[in-house]
Amino acid sequence: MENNAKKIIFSGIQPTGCITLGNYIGALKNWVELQNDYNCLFSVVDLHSITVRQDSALLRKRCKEFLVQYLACGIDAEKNILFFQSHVPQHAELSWILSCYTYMGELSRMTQYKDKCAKHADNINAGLFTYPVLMAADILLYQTDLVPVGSDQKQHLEIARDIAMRFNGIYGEVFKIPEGFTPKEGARIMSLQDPTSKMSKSDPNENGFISILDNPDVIVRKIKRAVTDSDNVIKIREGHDGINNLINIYASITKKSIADIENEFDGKGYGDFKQSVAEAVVEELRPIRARYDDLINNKDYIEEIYKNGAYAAQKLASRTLSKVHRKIGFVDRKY
Ligand code: ATP
Ligand code: LTN
Repeated sequence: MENNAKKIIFSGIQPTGCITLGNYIGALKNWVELQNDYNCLFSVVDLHSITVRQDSALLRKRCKEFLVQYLACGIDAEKNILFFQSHVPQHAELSWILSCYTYMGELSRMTQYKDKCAKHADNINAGLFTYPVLMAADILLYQTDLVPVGSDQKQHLEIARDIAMRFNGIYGEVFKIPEGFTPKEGARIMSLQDPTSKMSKSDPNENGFISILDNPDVIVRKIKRAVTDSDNVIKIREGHDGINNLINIYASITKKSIADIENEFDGKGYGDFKQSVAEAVVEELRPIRARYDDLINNKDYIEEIYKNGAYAAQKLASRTLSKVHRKIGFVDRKY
């Protein structure tokens, strides 16, 4: 990372399913926009993903594919630190330490925990419960200033801040207190099939999400099939979740204001609007898919990136962790 005066960003995506338009608009697109003004670490958070059972071969393959999708979206490997979370053991180590400064009560209030328990009733493991502590460790290890995420992660960010403040309250200024960054529109993109629930990359119904690697025909078909009502009015209105969602997607991608969009489509119907949304999404994702196809078979290049990333991340992480050890009272390491 070039400039030490710049503030620090950390963010990550779990390697589950395929990266969706929701992940892109809520997180990745903002990473790309912020990367020039901050020193950024972007991780594929593989440790988090095993809170839900994963197929080993698929996980290994997907982790690399996710890294390449970060690059394809425009994340610059020269400017940022890109790495796999499991390659930096300090994450797991700090997570254990922080778990001793986190209360059962605060973890049991997390909505993502409650949702995942309901979805995976046969595998309610302790990792699902302590997931936010690992996320706090990810963020706090790097003295992160800003965490660009979708709004579903606000609660996790809040607990990371609480843990940091609690720790600092006992030991002095050890951790920077991070702020969240969520986009104005698009912080919560909804499922195209059930616009009352968020677009999720592990949705078993593929028509509910758009993958950033979907080809144009698939994108057009999914948007045309998106669930709306029969009002045919293109305006943001409470209770009209389907059309509201499409307006938000369109606004995020075109950067037009909601008011401008409502004017532009005044008197037009859902058919016309869906066509415009589909075109905007297709054009936004077209170069990403092309770059992905270019890079995905370049094994040496990809390996070089995650090797250098892990090395650079470890260096930063070990500084914070040593400080934590000293403050807690662990004996200094003599190796
Ligand atoms: P899963 O379905 O496997 O739980 P997910 O789609 O929620 O996954 P995560 O890896 O949990 O994806 O999230 C990665 C990033 O994308 C986070 O910053 C999260 O806030 C953001 N994000 C996820 N879904 C959406 C969405 N529907 N709208 C906006 N941002 C989202
Ligand atoms: N919990 C996040 C993924 C995640 C993350 C992070 C995001 C893990 N560690 C640190 C930002 C910063 C999610 O999207 N489910």
